[in-house]
Amino acid sequence: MTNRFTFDRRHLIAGAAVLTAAAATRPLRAQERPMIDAATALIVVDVQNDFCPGGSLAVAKGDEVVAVINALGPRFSNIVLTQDWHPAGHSSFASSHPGKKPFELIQMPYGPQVLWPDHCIQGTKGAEFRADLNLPTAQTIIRKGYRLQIDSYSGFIEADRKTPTGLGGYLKERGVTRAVVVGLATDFCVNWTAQDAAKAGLQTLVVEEACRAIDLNGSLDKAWADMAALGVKRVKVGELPG
Ligand code: VGL
Ligand code: ZN
Repeated sequence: MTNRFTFDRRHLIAGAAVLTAAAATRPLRAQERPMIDAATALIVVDVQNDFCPGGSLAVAKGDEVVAVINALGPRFSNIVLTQDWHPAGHSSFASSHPGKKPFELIQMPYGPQVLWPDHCIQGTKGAEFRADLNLPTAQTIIRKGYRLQIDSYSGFIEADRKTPTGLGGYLKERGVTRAVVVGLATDFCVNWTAQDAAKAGLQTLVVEEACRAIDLNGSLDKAWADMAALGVKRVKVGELPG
């Protein structure tokens, strides 16, 4: 006699076959792709309100990275977010240099510095992560650019090229050997973070669709070239390992 249990099982098996057939006829959604190994960290750079449309240093279509990154999140067991986190009156702000305008270049003791509109001021709405960024399993937030006189595009080492944020040591202690870098902006903070990841000895990938650029005087082309010179791989979501 067929008991209810047997019937349910058959029903489930038939259901699974239908699902499998459906999955075979369309591209896999990111969430359905396999987990990426624990030695790989997803580094999500500066997905903050001020870098998205409506923000004070808006990157064109910056908000479009959110859905791509949300879909990647579940595939990583190590996720680090960086957060641009400036005090009011920060030395990277044009408003801190009388007579200077945003996007002009000045010399700082540590080298040339682009001047920016005031952005990502500690504790403000603009400095908050996008409310739709959904990475509940992320374990670490690295804030940067909080020293009044030193900017930090990189999540690893500040613009004086000497002061570490601690991210390199953190990843090393946790056995991370590969970094997947995404976020804003491709040619500034993603670029510097990816370069420093490669210099720290991590195999480094930047996911094209998960980044958007500022592109100031050819900075985007230069960024890709400089990253490539250090062995950083430019990939599409579909080319990720796993
Ligand atoms: C950034 C300019 C100034 C970035 C941060 O996240 O790319 N760009 N501060
Ligand atoms: Zn900044």
